[in-house]
Amino acid sequence: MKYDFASIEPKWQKKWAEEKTFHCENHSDKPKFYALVEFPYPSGQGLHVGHTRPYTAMDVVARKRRMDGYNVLFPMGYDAFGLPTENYAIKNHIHPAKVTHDNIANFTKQLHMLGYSFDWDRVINTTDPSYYKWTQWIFLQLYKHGLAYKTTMPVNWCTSCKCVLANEEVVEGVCERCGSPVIRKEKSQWMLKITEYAQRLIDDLDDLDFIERVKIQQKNWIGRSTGAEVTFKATTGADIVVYTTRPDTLFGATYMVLSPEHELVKNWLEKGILKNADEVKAYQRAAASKSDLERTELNKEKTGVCLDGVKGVNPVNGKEIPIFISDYVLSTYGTGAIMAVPAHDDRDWEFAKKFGCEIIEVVSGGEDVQKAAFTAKDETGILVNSDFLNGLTVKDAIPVITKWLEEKGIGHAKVNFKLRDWVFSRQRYWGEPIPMVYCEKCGWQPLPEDQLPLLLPDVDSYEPTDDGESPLSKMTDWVNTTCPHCGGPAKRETDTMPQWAGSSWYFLRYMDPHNDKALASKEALAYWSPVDWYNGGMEHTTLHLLYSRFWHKFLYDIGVVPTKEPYQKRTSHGMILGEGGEKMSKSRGNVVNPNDVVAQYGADTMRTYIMFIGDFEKAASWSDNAVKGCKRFLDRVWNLSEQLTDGEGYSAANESAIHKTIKKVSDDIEAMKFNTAIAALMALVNDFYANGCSKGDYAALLLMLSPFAPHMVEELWETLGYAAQRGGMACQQSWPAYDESKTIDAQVQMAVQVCGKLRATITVPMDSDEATVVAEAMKDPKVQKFTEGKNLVKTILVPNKLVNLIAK
Ligand code: ANZ
Ligand code: ZN
Repeated sequence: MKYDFASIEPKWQKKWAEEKTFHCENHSDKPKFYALVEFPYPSGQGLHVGHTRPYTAMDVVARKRRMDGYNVLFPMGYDAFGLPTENYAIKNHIHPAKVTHDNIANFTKQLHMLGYSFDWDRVINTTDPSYYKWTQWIFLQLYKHGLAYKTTMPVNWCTSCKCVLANEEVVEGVCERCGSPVIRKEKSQWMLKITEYAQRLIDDLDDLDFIERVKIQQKNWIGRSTGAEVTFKATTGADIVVYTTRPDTLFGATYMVLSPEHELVKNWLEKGILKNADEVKAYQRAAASKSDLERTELNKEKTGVCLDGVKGVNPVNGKEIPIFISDYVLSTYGTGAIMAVPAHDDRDWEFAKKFGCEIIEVVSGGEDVQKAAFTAKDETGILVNSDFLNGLTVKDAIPVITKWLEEKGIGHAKVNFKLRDWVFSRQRYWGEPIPMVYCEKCGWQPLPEDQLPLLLPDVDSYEPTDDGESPLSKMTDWVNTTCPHCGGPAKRETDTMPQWAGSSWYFLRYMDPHNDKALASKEALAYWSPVDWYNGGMEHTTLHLLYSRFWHKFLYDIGVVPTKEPYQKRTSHGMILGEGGEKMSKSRGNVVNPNDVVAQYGADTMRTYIMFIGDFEKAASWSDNAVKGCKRFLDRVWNLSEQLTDGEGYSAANESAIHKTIKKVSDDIEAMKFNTAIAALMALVNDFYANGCSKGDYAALLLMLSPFAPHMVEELWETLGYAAQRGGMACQQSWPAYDESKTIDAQVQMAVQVCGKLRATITVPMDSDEATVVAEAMKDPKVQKFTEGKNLVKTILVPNKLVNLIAK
């Protein structure tokens, strides 16, 4: 019998689809398990090998959990709104809806080709009006609860996409998607108040089983910091409120810095207070075009302008100090103004060195502050040059000065977050229309819910306009409408939602994908929530993963969902690199197409290889040779079927190895150590070739291999008669059980000699190697007595019998 994967694989895929083998119901006597992978963006390139790693991994987990007796929800869908499709549509003059439809068809074919056990009855598509109706509905709820608002603010603007970007979409000053420079632009935008949830988004991580680096990245991104707001007076009489995490260093504040956009600067310019107004204005203009990242880059040369005509007064000692504007102070953080303490803050120190500001040490660190600022982070540093704080540690000084400020009415403790509200408008066509209407008389009005979905109209051209208006703004028929409040003439919002909207709640829709009364029924939500295990890319940690936690918390607050958090467990995979360890890219010509691999070696080899490629959480390089190695492994499994011996049970020679392997593969799959699970299966196959293999032995192997190479296993399972005998496909069997006692190696007693004289006996696992035996022997007090103060120069091992330690 030949291993003819090309005919076997489509055969089983067809059977699974026709019999709906992996369909699950929203009720069961079994415990539920919801396994989730990030749904793909259906791009024109089709499924990438990068997708196959997380998808195969969770497919293995889902298949095993079914065999463990769970009712498993493992769904798939398409996150299809967004720029790549729109840009493709513009270039090729094909409607984005058509592009999306064709790409989805291609992705679906590929996902079937790989044998994934998705419940195909639950497929969703974020661009389907029956789906985005609920995305719009959630937006309306956010609006009604004061969490969506429109405001004019400087936003990140991609010069090439001609579109606003969220902070999360700007990577190192350029557009995450196209790599073009990002500038600041004043625009009116819909915003979502994710900041209202900042504290809860941090606190609730504690109860979740997320890998540590995800928790850390989210916490850093939310960026909670504790400190104080302190009011300085300006010599004009105005109040300047600063935010500092180090109120203990107030006596060392020798100048102040305002962000170039600060209201007071505008105010002083208007009043003609500043003698160097031209210089100030020129600096403001230069700063406006830079992104926050460029402005705060640490090793960037500090720039700024000293305001001529006004000074600040340090409230602790009444000293008049200069006020600068500089772009290293951001208008969007804290109060947009700082007290500068050059002795203890690196940025302030660099600035002070350049502009000749006074540097006063206030925390003794034993270093020369004239040479370098030392950030006195150490809580045990001692305050100096600070009047009533002198002699206190930093830790003790902070509450003392905070209380002093509170008593004087010039300051108070303050918590700040780096997290900013989420810019929720895009001036593009291919997105969910924002269901809002503007009336000159009534202002912004939400569309009544019974008018949802607000359909995205057909347009002739999708090009964004140069002034940054959405293509929808040219569709006057669509734009002009009536005010839902007064019935007078009104205009629709023409911005659309960002790509992250649809994915912020998609995992809920899978629970009840065809519901037209609610985003999902209460019963379905109660049954499946939360997602038990969600695997996805690290690149989504501060985007999708954070956004969807925010939406979910909001839906929980308004009583729509039953749990505070959407996902109980989050894991993440490493990237697949090209052969040679470089990123796969068209320009390098090292892109691997899963279609080619499947055509040449079969989906089971592709699946086994992508699980065997290396530690799941680490990046791994593609290797054609290793693919061939995995194919050979499957061939060996296949060929073994022709030399099975009778016997339904495990044969004595293999029994221990089988129990050990079941334990190892079971534990490894749960720990996502797929590579070592496969290595254990390979070792077992070697044992079977060496010892002979009974029908019972082989069945255990097939069941363990079935999550990895499901097509081949089903074919063997059927043709060898197991299906008839045991009732049903391999994927419907129970996961093999192991007997713990049979996984433990037999123990032997060994004699320990020191220089040829018997000194002790020890118990070690059978067949222990020399290092293990010597280590065990050296733990024995009697052996220690005779080897003390000597060097072990030689050891002689008689396996399972004796070890002789030669010590001199
Ligand atoms: C005085 C001081 C002394 C500071 C010292 C630090 C060290 P995190 O921890 O990130 O919250 N800061 C405040 N607002 C700022 C803004 N809008 N743009 C740039 N920097 C700003 O940082 C808070 C610290 O960053 C604040 O504490 C302030 O400098 C600065 F030894 O005040 B500190
Ligand atoms: Zn009105």
